[in-house]
Amino acid sequence: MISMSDLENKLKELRDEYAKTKHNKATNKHLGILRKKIANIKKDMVKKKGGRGVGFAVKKTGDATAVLVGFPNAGKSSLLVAITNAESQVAAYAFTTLEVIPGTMDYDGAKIQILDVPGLIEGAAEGKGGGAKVASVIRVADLLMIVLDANRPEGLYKLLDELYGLDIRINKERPKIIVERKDTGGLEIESLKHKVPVKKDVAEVLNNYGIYNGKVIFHQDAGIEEVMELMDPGIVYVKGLIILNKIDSVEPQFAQGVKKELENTTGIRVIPISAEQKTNLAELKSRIFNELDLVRVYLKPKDGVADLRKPMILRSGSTVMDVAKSLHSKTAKDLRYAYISGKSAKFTNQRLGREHVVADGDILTLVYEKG
Ligand SMILES: Nc1nc2c(ncn2[C@@H]2O[C@H](COP(=O)(O)OP(=O)(O)OP(=O)(O)O)[C@@H](O)[C@H]2O)c(=O)[nH]1
Ligand SMILES: [Mg+2]
Repeated sequence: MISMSDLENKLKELRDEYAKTKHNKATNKHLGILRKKIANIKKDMVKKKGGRGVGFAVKKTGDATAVLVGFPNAGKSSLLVAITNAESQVAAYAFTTLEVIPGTMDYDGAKIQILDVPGLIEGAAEGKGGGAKVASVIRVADLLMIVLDANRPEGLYKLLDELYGLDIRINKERPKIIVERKDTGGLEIESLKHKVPVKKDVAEVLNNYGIYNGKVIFHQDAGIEEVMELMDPGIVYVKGLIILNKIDSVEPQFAQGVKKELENTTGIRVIPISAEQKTNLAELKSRIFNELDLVRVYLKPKDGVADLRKPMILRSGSTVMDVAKSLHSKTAKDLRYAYISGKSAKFTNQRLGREHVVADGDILTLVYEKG
């Protein structure tokens, strides 16, 4: 039986060949065959183990989850110990951490779960050193924290390649293409004035996934690669931060230069810190919180005052109804409206309905049906 790492290797080969092949009329047929092979391998991988590879068992707790990734010895465990309640082993040799170690970071009333995972090595995308296992943790995280040793910042590019090969996309969104499946009538393309691939190629990719009828609506310019990415069930989109660690061991000017360069080349925000000296950790914590897009709201009893020490933590985009549900799932159905003061209200104690979206810092008085 063909093993997971055989599949990973084969996938890598096909992707390399695809990337190397020039796109023109003469190569179009060959590219089509490669796309089909890639799609088939992806399907096999998903079938095998309901995802990719065997995963670590991680229990998500708290209001959101972030994961620390990086090459061995970058200082991931040191950072976990510095910003959470966890005790993870720190040592001056590579591969100290071989399991997932969770910690909790308290931030303004929010509990952020932070996971320390084994270091990634080159070749992780082809299954070396438990790359697929680490990827399984990244798949459940809300934020990816890439930890770099400031003495070896150039390692970042290799790391990003490995993550890309593991089907992890950082600070990107799934292509804005919608496939409305139908039972008959063939495939139809709606381009909405965008630049889109030819229908034959789109049809070929969709056929690979068993779709022969329906409407494909493009809400952005796209090539056939975007259509492949859209259909690929294994790709994960996650927010990312780069943490430049050990800045105590390099010149401050060097660290500043590295930060600028990495930000310019990757578009990912870089935060220079020292886990050991505890430098700039307050800034890091606030960045983590901001990236997670959480909102804090406070409850005020009808004739009382709000307890500003006890926020409720919700995902950005949550509504008044979500607040009620998270407070008490059973009574939420009796919610009528809320009086809200804060950023989402036009004036103090504005009466707003169940579908109103709350903002960070809002104070709410929930009003229920009398029952
Ligand atoms: N100078 C300096 N050394 C650090 C800093 N953070 C960590 N180290 C050292 O770097 C070495 C590796 O640290 P760890 O936290 O174990 O690194 P890791 O990324 O968890 O390593 P693995 O678990 O092996 O992947 C240890 O000797 C730490 O003391 C820092 O901010 N400054
Ligand atoms: Mg470690």
